[in-house]
Amino acid sequence: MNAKQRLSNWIHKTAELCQPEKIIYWHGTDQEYHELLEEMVKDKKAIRLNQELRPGCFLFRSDPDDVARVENRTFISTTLQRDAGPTNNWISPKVLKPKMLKLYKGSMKGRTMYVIPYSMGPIGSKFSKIGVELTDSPYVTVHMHIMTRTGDKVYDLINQGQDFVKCLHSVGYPLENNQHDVSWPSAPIEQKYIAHFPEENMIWSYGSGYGGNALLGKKCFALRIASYQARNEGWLAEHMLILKLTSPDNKVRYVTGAFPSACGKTNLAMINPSLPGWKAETLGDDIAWLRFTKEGYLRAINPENGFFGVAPGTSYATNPNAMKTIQHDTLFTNVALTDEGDVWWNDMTPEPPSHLIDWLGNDWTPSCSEPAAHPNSRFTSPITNNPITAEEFEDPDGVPISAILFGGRRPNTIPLIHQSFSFQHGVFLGSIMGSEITKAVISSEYGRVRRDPFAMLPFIGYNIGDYVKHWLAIGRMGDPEKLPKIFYINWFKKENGKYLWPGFGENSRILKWVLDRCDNLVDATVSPIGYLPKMEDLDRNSLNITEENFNKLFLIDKSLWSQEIDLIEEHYKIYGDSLPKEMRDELDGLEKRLLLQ
Ligand code: GTP
Ligand code: SPV
Ligand code: MN
Repeated sequence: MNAKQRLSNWIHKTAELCQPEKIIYWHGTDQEYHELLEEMVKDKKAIRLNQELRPGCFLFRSDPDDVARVENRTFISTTLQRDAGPTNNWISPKVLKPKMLKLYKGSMKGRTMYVIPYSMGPIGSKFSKIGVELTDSPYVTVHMHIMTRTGDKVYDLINQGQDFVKCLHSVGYPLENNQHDVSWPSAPIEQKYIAHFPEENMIWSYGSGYGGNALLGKKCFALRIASYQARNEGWLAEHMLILKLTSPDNKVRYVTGAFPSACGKTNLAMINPSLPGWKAETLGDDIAWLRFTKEGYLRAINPENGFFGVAPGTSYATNPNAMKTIQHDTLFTNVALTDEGDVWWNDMTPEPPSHLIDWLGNDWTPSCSEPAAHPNSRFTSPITNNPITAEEFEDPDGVPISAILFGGRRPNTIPLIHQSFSFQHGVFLGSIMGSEITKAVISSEYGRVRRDPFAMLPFIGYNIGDYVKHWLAIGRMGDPEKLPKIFYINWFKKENGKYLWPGFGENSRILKWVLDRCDNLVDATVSPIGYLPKMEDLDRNSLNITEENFNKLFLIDKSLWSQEIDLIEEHYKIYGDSLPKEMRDELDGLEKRLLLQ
């Protein structure tokens, strides 16, 4: 059977199973997009914002129980449990499929099934891969239209025989006998399943309409399925931003950064550098696919076509480029609505408006104790809205990466920046990353520091031990001179509950040091944990921070590091036999260096 027949068979089989009222094939035009949004406004599933203040913008409010990714309902369903590994929820396909088929039976009754062909990456690039999402959610459809390259060009590729990832999504709320619909249909938590079948290039998602649970091109395909493919095919699919930097002497460099959910990727990807003469441009804010070229450089593309960004905290003071991006043609979810028909969230303006409608649809005044916008409320904008999107964004060959930054939210222990001694030591730094759990995921443990290796803990589509081995193999595949240098950053060190580092545009000072290190322009101090900057090499001109606090950002507290080693040991225990020996050696080395200090 060729790809075209496979697609049509699968659509018909799914329609028989889910029993939608009708099927709509998405061609990827703006006309379809606008018509569907109109329909959603009419059906009270979307609110048109004030078109003078926010042209082309709409607001959606989700069900209060469907506000973020559900990691405990996310599954890697491989034949062998070993292949999913110790950090993924595993169910055998033999058990999971019948369970989910039961749920899917008639699940689209009274609804339209949209057929959305899409490409992750520029159409025709050797980096790119395609998928088709069948969904009964118009919300998902308009979002996929922004977040991926959808439409006829992808049908053409399938007609030419290109294989695709089969993505099935249902909100799990069938409408029986003309039953009235709700504004955000979804299923109870115990019926939610975000299931991946990497051996079959297939994703089944049921019961949630939100973000990474439902926009299947994003975390499900571009990270979980793609990381599985990447391991087999010798490349990397990572939870990384991609940033272009031009120095005052016009030298261009590209860096990537892997930070966990809601830990600063979008903000760094859109940075407005405070250092004079530096220019930053965005290539991607969430996902990078990296491959070696014949010349031996690791090159990256952003497989996405839009931003699904965290709204709270976004302001002209912190991220002016995001504010310009969301000025028009943007979809908002779970933010607050102003009396003028505009949007608002915490810290968008120094003072909150005196009255709002909060994300739940209730009146809100500054005296209310709960935030007006949900902490994981989001904006969805086309990448072309961003005034600083780099022209290379469409380059089918991607961009060569000079440096990789790892990082997370750590109130203590981890300094503002340090550099790995080697690529292998850099892989070690990736493997020991920790971060506070944020509201990007539904959890009962917000704020607890958990290990989140490579910011990929919830996104690795296979065994974590094999994943770390794959990173080591990538290191061996590359010419050491041409491999990216690896750094570990922490913008979030705190004292008395307050951030010590101003962050945002000031992070350019750290980026400058990163590039100076890549160009061998500056020496560094050798510390037990890695190379630290020499204080004189960090540009501190007009930086509003005391000498004392600045020094605190680089302190290495031995007792905290000794606790850190215990936590890493704990984490490594989970790997069992699959922990690569190199990581054990690196940990021993770190421990010894700390003892000798
Ligand atoms: P996902 O989309 O969930 O993957 O998140 P992300 O990694 O793109 O995080 P994002 O840039 O959206 O930032 C999340 C939150 O952290 C926002 O509220 C930001 O305002 C805040 N933030 C980002 N960068 C910084 C920084 O340098 N310093 C401080 N203090 N906060 C930051
Ligand atoms: C994340 O959680 O890392 C996100 C948001 O980028 S979601 O698309 O919901 O995964
Ligand atoms: Mn993310």
